[in-house]
Amino acid sequence: MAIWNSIAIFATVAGAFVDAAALQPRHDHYGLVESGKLRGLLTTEALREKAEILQDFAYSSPGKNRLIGSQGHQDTIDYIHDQMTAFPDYYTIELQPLDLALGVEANLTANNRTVEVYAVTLAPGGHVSGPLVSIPNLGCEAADFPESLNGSIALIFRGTCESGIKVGLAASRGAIGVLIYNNVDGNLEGYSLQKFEDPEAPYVPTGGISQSAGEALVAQLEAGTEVIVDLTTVAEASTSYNVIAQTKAGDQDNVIHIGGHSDSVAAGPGINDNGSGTISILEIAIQLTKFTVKNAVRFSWWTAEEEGLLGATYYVSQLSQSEKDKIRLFLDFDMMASPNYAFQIYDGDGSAFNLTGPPGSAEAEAEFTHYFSNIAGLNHTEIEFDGRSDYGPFLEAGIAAGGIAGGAEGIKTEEEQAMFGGAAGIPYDVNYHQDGDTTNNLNYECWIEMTRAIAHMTATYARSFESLPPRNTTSARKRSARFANFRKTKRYQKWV
Ligand SMILES: *[C@@H]1O[C@H](CO)[C@@H](O)[C@H](O)[C@H]1NC(C)=O
Ligand SMILES: *[C@@H]1O[C@H](CO)[C@@H](O)[C@H](O)[C@H]1NC(C)=O
Ligand SMILES: *[C@@H]1O[C@H](CO)[C@@H](O)[C@H](O)[C@H]1NC(C)=O
Ligand SMILES: *[C@@H]1O[C@H](CO)[C@@H](O)[C@H](O)[C@H]1NC(C)=O
Ligand SMILES: *[C@@H]1O[C@H](CO)[C@@H](O)[C@H](O)[C@H]1NC(C)=O
Ligand SMILES: *[C@@H]1O[C@H](CO)[C@@H](O)[C@H](O)[C@H]1NC(C)=O
Ligand SMILES: CC(=O)N[C@H]1CO[C@H](CO)[C@@H](O)[C@@H]1O
Repeated sequence: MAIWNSIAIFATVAGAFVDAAALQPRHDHYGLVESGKLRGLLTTEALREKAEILQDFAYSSPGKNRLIGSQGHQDTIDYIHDQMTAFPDYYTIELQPLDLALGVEANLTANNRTVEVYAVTLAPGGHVSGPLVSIPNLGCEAADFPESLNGSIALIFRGTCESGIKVGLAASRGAIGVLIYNNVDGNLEGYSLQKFEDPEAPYVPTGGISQSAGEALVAQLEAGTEVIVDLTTVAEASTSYNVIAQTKAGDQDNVIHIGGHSDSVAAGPGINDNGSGTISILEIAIQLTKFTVKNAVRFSWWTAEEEGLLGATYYVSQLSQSEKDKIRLFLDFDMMASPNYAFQIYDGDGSAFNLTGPPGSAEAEAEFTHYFSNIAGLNHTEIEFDGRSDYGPFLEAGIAAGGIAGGAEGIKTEEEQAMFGGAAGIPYDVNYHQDGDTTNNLNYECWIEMTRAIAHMTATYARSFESLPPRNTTSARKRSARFANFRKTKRYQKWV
C-alpha cells in the first residue's frame, strides 16, 4: 500500500515531464533518418565496449576463439539476438538455422607412423584405410583424377577451388577418404570444405594436414614407396544461426540489406576479422531505432563465413526470385578496424579491377566515394570486387552489392602511407587470422570512420533508392551468369 502510494505521487509530480517522452515510440524522437544525425549518435566508446564483450566470449571459450560450433560463437549469436530483441516494436527478428557437420577430431597414420591431422568441417566422420594416391595438379577438374580411385585415399593440394569440389570429384572416382594438404605454412585446424555437399556426389571422410607433411607423403609416393594410410575422423552435427532483423516500418518490398559475419577463425578471437563489422552494424541497428525509415532496413549477421561463406550462401539459396528482387542493395562489412588501415571501397563499377557488379553496385561505390571525398574529407582506395566475403553469393544471384574494408593481409604501399598514415611495406592487419586479433590491436580511428560510412549508406538508402537504377530482373539474371565466375579471381583462389 505504502509503495503503491509513493509511485502514484511520483507519477503525478514527475509524470507530465518525464513520462510523456517515455511513452513516445522511440523511433518518433528524431523523425526520418538522416545521415548526419545517425552518424552523430555513434561513439568509439560504444564500439569498444562491444568489442570487449565479444573478446570475453572468445577468451571464456575452450579454444579461445569464436569459431563456428564453439561456445564463443554461440555466445556471440545470443548476444546479437538479445540486443536486437530489445526492440520488439521496431524489428522483426529471425534466427535462421543452418545444420553443419563440424569436424571435431581426427587421427591419421601413414605406414603406421602418426601424422598430425584435423577433421575438416562439412565432411562426414568415419574410419577408412587404404593406399594413398597423390592427385596431380590441384584436383579442381575431373581430368586431374585417375579413372579409378576405388578403395584409395586421395592426397590433394589445397587451393584455387573449394576443397569440396576436390573431395566430390575424388569420391565420385571411388576414393574412400581424402587428405588435403596446406598450401601455406601451418596446420589445417578449423578448415572446411567451403561448399555444401552435392547430394549427387557425397563427401567422404577428409583430414587436413600441413604442407610439409603432405610434401613428405608425395615424396614417398614419387620414390615408389607404397603408403597405406589409416584415417579416422569424427564429425559432430551442429546447428548454427544467421541472425536477421528487419525494420517493421518502411517499404517491405524495397530493402537495403546490411550484413557482417558473426564467427571467427580458429586462430584467435577475431576482433577485427570480423568482430568489428559485426559490432559496427549492431551499433547502427541500435541507433537506427530512434528514427523512422521510408525503405525497410534489414541487418544480417552471417554464420560460418570463415568456413566458406556458408551462412550467406544458405540464406541466398533459400530466397525466391521475388524475395531476391526486394533486396535493392546488399552491403557487406568486415575488417573495419585494421591497425595499418586504408579506406578501401569495393570496385563495384569495375573501373579499377575490371570486374563490374550487378546494376546498382556502381552507384553504391559512387555513394561511398561521395561520402569519403565530400562528406568525411578522407582519402580512399579501391579493392577488387572478388566475392571473397559474404557478398559473393549475392553477386552470384545478380543482387547489387558493395562494401568497404580496412584491409587484411595485403601490404600497404608507399602511396597509401601518404594517404592514410601508418607504415608502408607491412600488412594492413598483421594479426589477420592470428591470435593477436584482439581489442588491443584495433585501430579505433579507422573503426569509427568506417562505422560512420556505414551509417551514411544506411541512412541514405533508408530514405530513398532514387540514386539506384530501377530494378530489372532480366538484367539481374544475365549478370548473375557473369558472376558465377567470381570464384576464378586470384584473390578468391588464394583464399580457398
Ligand atoms: C585418436 O587417438 C587418440 C590417441 O591414441 C585416442 O585417444 C582417440 O580416441 C583417437 N580418436 C579417434 C577418433 O580415433
Ligand atoms: C603396420 O602395423 C601392423 C600391425 O602392427 C602390421 O601388420 C603392418 O604390416 C604394418 N604396416 C606397415 C606398412 O608397416
Ligand atoms: C569401383 O569398383 C566397383 C566394383 O567393385 C565398380 O563397379 C566400379 O565401376 C569401380 N569404380 C570405378 C570408378 O572404377
Ligand atoms: C575486362 O574484362 C572483359 C571480360 O570480362 C574482357 O573482355 C576485357 O578484355 C577486360 N579488359 C581489360 C582492360 O582487361
Ligand atoms: C590524402 O592523401 C594525400 C596524399 O596523397 C595527403 O597529402 C593528404 O594529407 C591526405 N588527406 C587526408 C585527409 O588524410
Ligand atoms: C532490363 O534488362 C534487359 C537486359 O539487360 C533489357 O533488355 C531491358 O530493356 C531492361 N528493362 C528495363 C525495363 O530496363
Ligand atoms: C573484407 C574482408 O577483409 N573481410 C574478411 C572477413 O573475414 C574473412 C574470413 O576471414 C576474410 O576472408 C575477409 O577478407
